[in-house]
Amino acid sequence: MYRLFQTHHIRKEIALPELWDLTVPGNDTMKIPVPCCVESTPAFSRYKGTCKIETTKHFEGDLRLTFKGVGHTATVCLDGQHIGSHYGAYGEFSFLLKNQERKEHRICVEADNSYSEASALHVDNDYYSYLGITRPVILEQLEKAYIQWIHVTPECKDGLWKTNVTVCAENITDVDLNLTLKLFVSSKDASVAYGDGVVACAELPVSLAAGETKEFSTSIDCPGVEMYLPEHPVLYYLHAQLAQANEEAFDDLIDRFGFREVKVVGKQILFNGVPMKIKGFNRHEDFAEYGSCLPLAAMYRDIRLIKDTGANCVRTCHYPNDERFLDLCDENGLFVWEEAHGRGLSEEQMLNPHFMEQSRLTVREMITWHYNHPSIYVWGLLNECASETEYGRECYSELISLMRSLDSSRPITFASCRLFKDLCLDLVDIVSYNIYPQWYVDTSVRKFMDKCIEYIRSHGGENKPILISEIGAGAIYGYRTNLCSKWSEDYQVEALEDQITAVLGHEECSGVILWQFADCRVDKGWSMKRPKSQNNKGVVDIYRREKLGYAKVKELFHSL
Ligand code: ADA
Repeated sequence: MYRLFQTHHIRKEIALPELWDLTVPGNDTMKIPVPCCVESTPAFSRYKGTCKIETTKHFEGDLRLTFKGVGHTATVCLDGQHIGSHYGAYGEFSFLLKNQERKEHRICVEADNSYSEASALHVDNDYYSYLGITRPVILEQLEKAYIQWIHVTPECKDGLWKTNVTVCAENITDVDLNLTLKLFVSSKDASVAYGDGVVACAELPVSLAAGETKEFSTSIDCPGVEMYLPEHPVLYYLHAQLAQANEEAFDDLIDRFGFREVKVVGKQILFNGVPMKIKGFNRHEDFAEYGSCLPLAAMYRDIRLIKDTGANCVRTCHYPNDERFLDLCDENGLFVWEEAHGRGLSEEQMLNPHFMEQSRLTVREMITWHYNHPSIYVWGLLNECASETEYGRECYSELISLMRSLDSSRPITFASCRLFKDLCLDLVDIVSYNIYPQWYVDTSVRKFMDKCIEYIRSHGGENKPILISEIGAGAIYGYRTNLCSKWSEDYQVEALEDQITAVLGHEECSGVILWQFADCRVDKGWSMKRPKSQNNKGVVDIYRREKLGYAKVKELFHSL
């Protein structure tokens, strides 16, 4: 399963093999599960380079082959013919396979996680770029046209909810099609054919020229629905069906959403009208030997551990996450700051000729495919990139404009570390700073915050909400000492106590997102600054074993 609910009742999915053939140059071919990081194979735990992952499957006709994530560059062949490539480990991509003859076909993915000028976003970094087909692969049988995506924007006016719905459909034939688009808002993902849970519906005629992809919009009043609230996360389903006039529907897509609005009013972030006080964690998609390909049960355990501390938010540092994790956040009422891929790139790295095209791609993929998650309250981008330079500002400005054109319903932010020289604070709706008093700088947290806020209020963030999007301290799991020296669990407890108390106690601050939930693997270039080649600022270690800091966060998040 690639989502935590049924996404089709009409469109047929063709099950692909669980085990594919992995060939790493110079090694024998072996069977590997898909999805899985190649690094989960002991012999390849440190491998950087290319590999081939392939399988065979009988099919015919018109199909769509979708990859939810391949790390970090994919080149795909079908029966030896190149059908396309994709850059970026964290975005989904698809290929139309048309007029396939009835036979066994061979799908071959060449994946590459090496670093070169061709890769502007995956670089040697304070997290790890894993290799392989690390998220699910889906093969679907298509008819003459199909629904690519549905975007649902709930809106409340005078206590009445409605949904503004946009559906993107593609005609894969070489003739014009006049169709009917049927929309149902339902409280269940069960088939609307049983009339089960339908609360509202609409129907509109759509015409698609040969080979055309087009968007169709309408709005549907939804009387009597329940709001989505963190403590009561009620979810609804939008069923979209394509039918020929007076015939049964031949294609469908079901997505999930919640009746909620996020608005920035002055210095407050309002979630269904209630001011948000963020208490959260930064979380990398990384779990010991599973790497970025966490089993669903591990994602579930992370969410339960995060909620157990009293946290209400998770930031998907520094890239779009697996949709099943976002589905779990929706189900658990956990606010999500999801961000497009990018971390700590200098102006020189942002001048890479591929940087803007790759950044536009990760922004488009994130918003197009994750639009409906009610838990996502803010879109982020380019963590700690060169926002203190004119060129950096041009990049932030263009990408933020693109984000607003893709989604006008959510606020936008980015986490800055250019504290007293940031030139981009006027571009965002929420100002977010990464600060490390008590770790990188031994100074009072409150004084440090006051200095940052003074700069923010006079450089473009006058009347905006402020989040501390990173703050924390390192601790090696199991290292305890009455010296309370840095890297000990004891020191992390002291630092977190100062940091959380000061941030949540600051009247100008809308909340804190701790760095970080769990330790994660880092690249070779960071190993001298990262004991065990891990970023050790988690409150749990890479196996989710609790450090003393976990209990301290739990005590403070529940009491403040
Ligand atoms: C930065 C960065 C994080 C991590 C952190 C740290 O704020 O955004 O990815 O590197 O510093 O651990 O120093």
